[in-house]
Amino acid sequence: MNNKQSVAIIGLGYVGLPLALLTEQRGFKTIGLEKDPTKIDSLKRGVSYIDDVTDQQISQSNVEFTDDFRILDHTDVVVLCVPTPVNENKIPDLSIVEGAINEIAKHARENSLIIVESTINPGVCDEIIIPLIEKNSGYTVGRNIFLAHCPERINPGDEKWNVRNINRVVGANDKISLDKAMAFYESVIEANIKAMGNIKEAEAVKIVENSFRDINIAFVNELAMSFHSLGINVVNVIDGAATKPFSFMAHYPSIGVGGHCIPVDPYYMIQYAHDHGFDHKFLSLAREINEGMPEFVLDLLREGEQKLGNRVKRVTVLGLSYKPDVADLRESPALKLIDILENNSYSVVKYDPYFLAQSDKPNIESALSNSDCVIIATPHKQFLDYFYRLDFNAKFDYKVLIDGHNNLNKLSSSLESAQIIYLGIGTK
Ligand code: SAJ
Repeated sequence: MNNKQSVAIIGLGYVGLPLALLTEQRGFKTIGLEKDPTKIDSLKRGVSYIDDVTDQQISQSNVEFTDDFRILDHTDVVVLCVPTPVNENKIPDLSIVEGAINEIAKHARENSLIIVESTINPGVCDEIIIPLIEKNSGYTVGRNIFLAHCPERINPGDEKWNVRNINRVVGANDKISLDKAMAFYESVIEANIKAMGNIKEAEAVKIVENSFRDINIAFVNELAMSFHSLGINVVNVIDGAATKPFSFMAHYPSIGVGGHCIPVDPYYMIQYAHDHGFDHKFLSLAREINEGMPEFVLDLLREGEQKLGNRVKRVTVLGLSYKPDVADLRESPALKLIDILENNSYSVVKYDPYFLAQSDKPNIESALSNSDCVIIATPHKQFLDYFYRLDFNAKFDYKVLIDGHNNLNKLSSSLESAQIIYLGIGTK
């Protein structure tokens, strides 16, 4: 693809912003299109709001930032990178994608290429996006406007894998769209680009790769609950199984599965298949097991009370974010756990250094004081460093510690020597 062509990246979040900077580095005239004025203002001031993007990368780039879709009638390639959440009933919410597609179709130039990177389930392009494009543009997909799907694979906070070096898949329903999209990614990405048989296959790839992770986490979560009652340390067993150099991929139990991808994407597949007469019993059961892990933590707390011979009144929950060392609350199991504890009349003290505004205390020491129990819901490095530096001869207010990701398993005997009941997720 001729690098002097122009590209518009729509949606400048953790997916779109790195891609916009990369296409510009690759010599394309690049426009970053974002509807949030605070983000546009921040970008124009050279200030990043994405952890994986530095201010310098923005200020040194020549990406043009705008919120005006009319710019699309000068662009050859339009890449859509907007969120696709689920609503409270876990039904896919495509409203953001549909709104953006309508705007794109109104302004897109004839013979331009539209690429959807947002995570969508199979059927969304064929049944929703293509009809919207044709209705609002008057063009015909595959003839005088072109469409492909290339599911995003950005992993926030990952220091190794990024937009430049992650392998991708591309799917389209016609050869011109596919060839155009393949040429685009081959001139931007340094990794392998695999052409799928059609657009539905490309949609299915992302859902399948994230559902694969969800079912594997559900597998070890179920093992953790079973092994807890059998007195078997599930993490040791997983690490033992992982010595097999082939056909085993270690996953680890925790208080639940959060984030914008793993707990969401399977619901897209479940809903679409259900609408077409097939019920994904296995995917649904995996979701049920993972969604049920905060309740298992409540069971552990009750077990701690039994061992203590006393009611726990006040619980400190360390961590709100869905995964360590990032500031992201989306679908966080820590929030579900807090609701469950409060609904069971426990007084809860919350502390997360990445969310001080939502925390009840300014630091870990004050968060722990006067609590009967501490639950490590998110294994931020700051928390692990604190506990690994503990003086176990000191006096502790809390008498029960629930280790939500089994990070303190090595301290269990030291904790018990300090008269603290240690409970992990399937490790004790
Ligand atoms: N989790 C477990 N046990 C595990 C792994 C994760 O309980 O063994 C939990 C985490 O605590 C978290 C949730 O699952 O609450 C999701 O964790 P994640 O490591 O999968 O992180 P995400 O949500 O950032 O997932 C992203 C995804 N990337 C994309 O969709 C492009 C996912 O496909 C990647 O597999 C994942 O990063 C990754 O491998 O890090």
